Amino acid sequence: MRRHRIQLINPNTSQAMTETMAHTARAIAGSRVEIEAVCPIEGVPSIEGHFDEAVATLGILQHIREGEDRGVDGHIIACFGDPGLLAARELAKGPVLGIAEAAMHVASLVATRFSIVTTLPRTVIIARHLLHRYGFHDHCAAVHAIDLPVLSLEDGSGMAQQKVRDFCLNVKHQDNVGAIILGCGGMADLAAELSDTLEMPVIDGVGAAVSLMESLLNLGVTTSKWGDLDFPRNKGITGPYAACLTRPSP
Ligand code: 5HY
Repeated sequence: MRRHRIQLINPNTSQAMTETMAHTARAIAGSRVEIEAVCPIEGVPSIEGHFDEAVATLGILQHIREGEDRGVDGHIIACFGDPGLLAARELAKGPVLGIAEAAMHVASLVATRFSIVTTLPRTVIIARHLLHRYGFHDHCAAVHAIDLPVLSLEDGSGMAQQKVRDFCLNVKHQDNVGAIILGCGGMADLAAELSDTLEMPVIDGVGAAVSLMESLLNLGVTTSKWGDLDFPRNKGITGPYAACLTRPSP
């Protein structure tokens, strides 16, 4: 049986973070899955707000286009803001998952309430908007920020990782929740260790998305092209986004 090919898109340009996420994804993926990890060459080194998400969207859609042309079976947008998710679903035939939506679904299956631990305070609102958009607002007790920039997770000091551990310990004893979601793709390698030490589900969106993607592919479920997620209408778009659309037939 053919292996499923999943493209893991880190929307920021941090190669180190891409490798961190790819390692976690490959550790979780089944034997029938090939993870193709990519990040844009141009764009934003880390995504820490609305402007960064807008800048990153072009690279995401370019990688979706390239992945579709290579024939990948599904795509994961590995940024906790799920930037460009619906636009990416319009471009893709197969499933497209965002790590925030995936993590929230998984957490809701093992706990009645969860909290989220993310990086900067200014991105807390992005997680809150997603909770409302996905219908998980009533499941989430709190969204906490360790108040360190995203790339502090890749500086090798271990300081950000220790703050994540400290926040998760506080969440366990103060938030009255059954699970914790790690609110940054760069935290992907912490979930297994924290689940063990805290003795409660600590869920990272990369692993959640890989597992959910495998389920969708095994079911043969693809992005619906009936309605608003149909391929974009061809209306002569010009500029850098034009190349993201289906290549005109020769
Ligand atoms: C992420 N930013 O997962 C988001 C989340 C965050 O560059 N990768 C990023 O921490 O705001």
